[in-house]
Amino acid sequence: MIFDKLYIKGCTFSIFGQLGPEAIFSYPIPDDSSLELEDRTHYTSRYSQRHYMQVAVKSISLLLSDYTFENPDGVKLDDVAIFGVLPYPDIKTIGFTYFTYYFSTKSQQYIPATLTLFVPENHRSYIYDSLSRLKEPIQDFTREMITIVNQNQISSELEGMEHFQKNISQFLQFFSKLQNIQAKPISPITKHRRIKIVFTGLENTGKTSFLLTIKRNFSELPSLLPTTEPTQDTLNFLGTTILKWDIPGKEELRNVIIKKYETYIFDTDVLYYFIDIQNPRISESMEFLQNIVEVLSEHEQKIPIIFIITKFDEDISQREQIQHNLAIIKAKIIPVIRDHPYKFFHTSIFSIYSVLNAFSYGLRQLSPNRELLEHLLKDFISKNDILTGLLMNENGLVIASVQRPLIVKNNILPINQVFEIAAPQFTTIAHQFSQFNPRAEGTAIKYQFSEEDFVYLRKFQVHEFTFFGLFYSKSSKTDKILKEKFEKFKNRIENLLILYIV
Ligand SMILES: Nc1nc2c(ncn2[C@@H]2O[C@H](COP(=O)(O)OP(=O)(O)OP(=O)(O)O)[C@@H](O)[C@H]2O)c(=O)[nH]1
Ligand SMILES: [Mg+2]
Repeated sequence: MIFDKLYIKGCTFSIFGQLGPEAIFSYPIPDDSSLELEDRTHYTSRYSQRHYMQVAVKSISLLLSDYTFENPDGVKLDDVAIFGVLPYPDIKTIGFTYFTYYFSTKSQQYIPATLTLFVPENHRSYIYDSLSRLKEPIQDFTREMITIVNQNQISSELEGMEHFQKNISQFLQFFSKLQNIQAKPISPITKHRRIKIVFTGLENTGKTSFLLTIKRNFSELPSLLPTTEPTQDTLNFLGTTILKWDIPGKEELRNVIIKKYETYIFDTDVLYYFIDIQNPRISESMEFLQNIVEVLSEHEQKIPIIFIITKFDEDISQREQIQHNLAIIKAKIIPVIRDHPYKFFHTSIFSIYSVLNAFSYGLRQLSPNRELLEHLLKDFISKNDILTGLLMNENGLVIASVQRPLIVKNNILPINQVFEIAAPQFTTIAHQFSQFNPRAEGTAIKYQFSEEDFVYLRKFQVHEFTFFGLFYSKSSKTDKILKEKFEKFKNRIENLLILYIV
């Protein structure tokens, strides 16, 4: 049987049907199904009808925003194509789900649809490893299922059953595609993922300063010396251990990272490359970068590269020379990095947000749930007349950040300013919250910055992890809204946060 070899043990296609979320087509067929086929190899005892139903309910309900399939900010439902990961602890399974909508020719409206692959918890790292390669076959297969549903006017599980026998070959074809992907793993499938991040670039570009800023070890900044050897440090991020490698850039050390590839670059999930905007030393830096990209390519490691343009201090950021350097850096870098995903950030250790945001961006790239979280956060803020929403962990790392399209052009603070204004309060916040009357649990702390600018901070807990929601609005009444609505929103996103990094 195909599942003997596959990490994926099942698949279900669900829609919002006549009676709510329904699992229309599922494979393998559960033993307790009323569908009777002669060939019993298509059946399983691993999952029951109820499990498929549970997956349909849990996944489809994330796409239902109060049952109006509309988004006030004009997001086209046709364009929704989001992947996410949800936990199903009672069957020790992780569901890797594709979320989309389709126009139902039967009911003449947009209907949420999901396709979920079932992966046993102990093979969870398989999802992450294969994430990018799984996306296309999943989307294609979902499209096939949607066509069948539309052609046959199917809107319930029962109606689906009549057509299922004809679809079995499509399911089997789909699984054999997945089998081919699995046959070529990128990294070993392990039980617990450990994230590895590398920070490198020429010497004196501010790598160690950046890392100290993330840790808020500001007092060490003034006495900082050049780093003399690659140094590692760990960070616990939502239960996942993140290994950070600070690789110094002194000329004689640059070869080390290339030569000792196995130690430093192998298995890296994200690479941060540093360039000093005030002294970019472009040709030297490009040479070093080129060597790194080369070894990555040799080992087929197509990891995201995040460029940290440092010392972009506010007082000099607008200077002509700085802008000129920036343009040259970008023009030179882009051809060097071939097809690695990349992103540029400007940072200054005098803006904590710039550092935290750049660092968290890289971590967000590792989350299969980032897009779905941002989709839901956007839905929440736009329904509640909030302009900006950030979800952070207790260290201020940004897990999701969304901004409404600016309807009113003027007088709206950009996201970094909102954060920068609120940041100094962060140190006192933990204290303020701990002094909180337990009955006040669930209220938001309000900061007013001008007659009509308000920032709200709402602490919340998911399992053992503490999070903060930071919201910016033009209304003094948002705290009341948060009090009424935030809990429900939190319940919706809870599972996505638990599996933020699989
Ligand atoms: N103005 C300004 N100076 C910075 C900034 N970041 C770092 N620096 C300064 O740049 C110098 C070098 O910083 P480091 O963090 O030691 O640089 P590094 O990349 O770790 O250097 P190596 O360890 O030799 O590879 C220090 O004097 C820092 O104070 C910044 O954002 N703005
Ligand atoms: Mg250093």
